[in-house]
Amino acid sequence: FYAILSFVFTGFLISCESTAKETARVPDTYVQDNYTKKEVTITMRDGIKLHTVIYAPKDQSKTYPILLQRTPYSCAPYGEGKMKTKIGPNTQLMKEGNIVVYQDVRGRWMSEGVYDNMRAYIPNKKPNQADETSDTYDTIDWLVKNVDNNNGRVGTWGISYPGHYATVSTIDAHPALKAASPQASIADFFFDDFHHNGAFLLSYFRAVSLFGAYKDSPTDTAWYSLPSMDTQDQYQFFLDAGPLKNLNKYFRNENVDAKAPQNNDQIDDFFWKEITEHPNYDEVWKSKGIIQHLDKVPSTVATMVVGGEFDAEDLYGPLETYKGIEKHNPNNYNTLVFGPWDHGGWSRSTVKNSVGNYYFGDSISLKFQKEIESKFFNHFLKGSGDKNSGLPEAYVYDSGRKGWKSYETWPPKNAKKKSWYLSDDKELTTTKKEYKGIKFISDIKRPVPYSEDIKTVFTPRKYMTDDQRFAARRPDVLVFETDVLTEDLTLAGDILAKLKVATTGSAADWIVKVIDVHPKDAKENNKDMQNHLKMSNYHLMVRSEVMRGRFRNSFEKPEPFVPNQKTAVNVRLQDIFHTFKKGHKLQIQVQSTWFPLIDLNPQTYVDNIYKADEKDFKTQTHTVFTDSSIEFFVIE
Ligand code: PG9
Repeated sequence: FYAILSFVFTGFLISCESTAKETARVPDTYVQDNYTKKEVTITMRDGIKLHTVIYAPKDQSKTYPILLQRTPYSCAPYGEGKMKTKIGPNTQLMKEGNIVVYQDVRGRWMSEGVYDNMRAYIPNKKPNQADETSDTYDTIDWLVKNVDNNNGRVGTWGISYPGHYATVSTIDAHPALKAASPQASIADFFFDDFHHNGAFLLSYFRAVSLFGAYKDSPTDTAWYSLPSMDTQDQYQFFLDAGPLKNLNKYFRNENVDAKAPQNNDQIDDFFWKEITEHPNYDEVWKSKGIIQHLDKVPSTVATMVVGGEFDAEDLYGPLETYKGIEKHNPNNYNTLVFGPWDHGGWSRSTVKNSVGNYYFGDSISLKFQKEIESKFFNHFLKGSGDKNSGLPEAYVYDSGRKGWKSYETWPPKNAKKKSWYLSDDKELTTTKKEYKGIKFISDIKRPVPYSEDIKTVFTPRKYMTDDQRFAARRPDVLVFETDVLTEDLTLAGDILAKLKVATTGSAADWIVKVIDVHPKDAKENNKDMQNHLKMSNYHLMVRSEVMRGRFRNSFEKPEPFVPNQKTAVNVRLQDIFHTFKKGHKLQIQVQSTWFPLIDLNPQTYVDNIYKADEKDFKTQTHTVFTDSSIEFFVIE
């Protein structure tokens, strides 16, 4: 079947120097009836040709803006080829009447060149020097000059990597770029996706092979080049695998140039080498980060950053991208949408919107697509393009009350900082209690699972709303909770856990989880629309984060703990907007393992955990002192 399909697909492909031929076949009934599809190659300033697919409305009686998405996931339309990519046409944006363009980024699928995972921005480029900003500039320049019936205005959008490329499009932007919507956008690989505060997302291990050997047709992918863990118990698989260096065998580490992959076959091996040889926040990771360049977003580009409150992959990215543009360009039109979604959930057409077991409401995504995303692009690409878009600065969903709120700033001006203390008898109190040290054994042979329901997919996307009562019952998870709330408590903004800890070892991770404990007679529905089942006493995880203790003072210069010495470790958790309703409880959990979401910390200090030996891994006794506190922003 695939042989026939790839023959048919190849028959359609026309890669030629900026000329194009219409092909009838497009993947979606609506799109097929109303759009034509063209395949072109566009030549970049350094001569590299990028494969580009153009969907243009058949009705050529009027002009349309161009919506551009640049992607590493193949711009082959949905359903053609093995790629289950959803990069196929975004029907809602097409129903609005736009010219929609997809492009394989440099080094991916049908484009020439060598891929570079989160290619670093090159400031002050020489005339024929290229990076992703210049590739975007050259692409937009070609499109506005060569695509029939375009109105000279361009927008960019995308989710995850495509979201990152949408952010990139705003830097040194082409004058025709008027609107960009980075969504679940990767901003910095040391805090997004593969690492959280320096801890390696072991559950992401499969994803390291995401951009495997280059294939010359978008029907193949190296996602499956690693042994399928989907048939194994992921917790046991990684526990049995032992130290991270035992995973090297899945990659070819020989003759992989440490500077850059020499060809697309080396991408996986090179990226694993970057991960394992650069355990600290050094130039390799810093150079890939995009936040540092957000001072180069011209005011001619309107931005709408979109993030999911339960996005397990890119939570840091959209929040820091919105805040970075706001900080450097206060006069830009820059807005935030932050809703009850997992990774990219807002782009789906499912009516019942849930994350994992937790149901939030009907048509939340569909309304976003029609009333927010389309309104944003219509205003800036077809309308007046002034700042009166009719959309709010911050459109944020209260995941506790299950409803949207509009704010003029994010975080809201009326959110005030308030501290709670972690006291000895499991209490979370606003008044300091008797000073004590609470001890627990951190057993590296029985680490705390990150979920009761560990799926064995390449990365867990649904765990962020999982029920945490299983963890609350473990001796190596410390629990602190308020009394049953007598009135609603709304938290809005980021969270800072200021832990005071000690360990018998010289290294430790610290995980903090914020949990909404539901009453026994909870009225909420679960994803199967049952309320009395499963939701009684549901411990809804609202936010969670890990801090690899060695980075407590610096991500660049890690430090060991002095055994048994009381030490301050601050854990910053990303923004929330959640009302803990009357009758619920606010609970904090503190633990030191979170497996296999993140890799095991040896709990004895080694320079590079990716090279640690079995003998380095030791069970230790940790202590949390009750002058530890947690700071929230509360809306009074
Ligand atoms: N940021 C997501 C991702 C990155 C790396 C590996 C796998 C996924 C994404 O692009 O979906």
